[in-house]
Amino acid sequence: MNTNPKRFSNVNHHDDAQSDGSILAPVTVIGLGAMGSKLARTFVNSGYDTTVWNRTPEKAAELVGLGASGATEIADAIAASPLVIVCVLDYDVARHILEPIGDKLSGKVVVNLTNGTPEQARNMETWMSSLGADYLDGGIMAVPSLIATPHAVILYSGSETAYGTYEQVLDSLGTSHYLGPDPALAPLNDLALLSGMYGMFGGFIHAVALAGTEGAKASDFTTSLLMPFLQAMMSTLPEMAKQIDTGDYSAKDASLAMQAAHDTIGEVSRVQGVSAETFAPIFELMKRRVEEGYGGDDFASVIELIRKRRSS
Ligand code: FVH
Repeated sequence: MNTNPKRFSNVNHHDDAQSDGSILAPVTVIGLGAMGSKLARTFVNSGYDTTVWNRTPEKAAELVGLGASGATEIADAIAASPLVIVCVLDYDVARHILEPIGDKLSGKVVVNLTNGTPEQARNMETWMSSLGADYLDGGIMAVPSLIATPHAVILYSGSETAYGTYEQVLDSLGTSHYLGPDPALAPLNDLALLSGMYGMFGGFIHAVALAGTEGAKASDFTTSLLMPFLQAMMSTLPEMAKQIDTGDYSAKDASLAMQAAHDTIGEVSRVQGVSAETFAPIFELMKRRVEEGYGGDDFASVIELIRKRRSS
């Protein structure tokens, strides 16, 4: 992660000339909700000339106190910087607030860190391109308190030129990952990672509820047993990923037939008075795969029941 502001010798902004002839890149942040405010604060703290705009202007007050410029009109906020970061509730809001000043976006780099879908990202790029703006889509894999720490990962996709020009500026927010020129890739991977996270959270609450039926405290069970076990299990993911890539699912340690022979987890959950509804879909998939004749496969072969078939 970079904490030094990037000095641009190729950005034409007359107010910020440094003694070495280079300039600090000015940044505009549109949207000052929980996340947008933290992004703006990070730019200010990192030394960037930061301009902010929000529908509810009062939210800019604290940032202005820290040194940001608060713009009353969104057009003025856009005019202040070559780099415009947008972080609002959703794409409809982004479009709604940018539409009236679309003609002001020509020549700008717009980085949209609003959550959305791959299709929304592609549509946004098409629209930005028609306005003469360079577009980067982004997916923030962190909560506001993690921004500017090593735990914040931000995915980017879209204009390679825009990313190359502003990579160092963006690095002040966290660890940047550029996924390629298709703007859909950042939201797609963002949602894929969140899906992995919710799978883990679902397993976590079921495990804690089950262990808790005989008095285990959630905190003790989590730190002393669950986390070490899950960490050990995490180490099996690369091998499973290899099986998915090669299509060779032959069981090495634990066949699906063995794993799906009895719904012990479901049965014990019922006996203990815990709902197994977070676990049940996974068990149903394992069972179905065995019924279809793949009992000798490893768990990874279950992906064949859910993934989109590749066209040959
Ligand atoms: N907060 C988080 O943990 C997550 C982490 C991952 C990424 N998400 C996404 O980031 C986008 C913004 O999230 P947020 O947490 O900042 O959201 P809010 O605090 O609710 O702020 C919403 C901002 O959007 C503005 N806004 C809403 N509706 C309108 C509208 N009709 N016209 C103009 N602006 C609007 C709102 O303005 P205001 O209510 O303060 O006037 C805020 O600036 C989001 O996509 C997350 O999914 C965050």
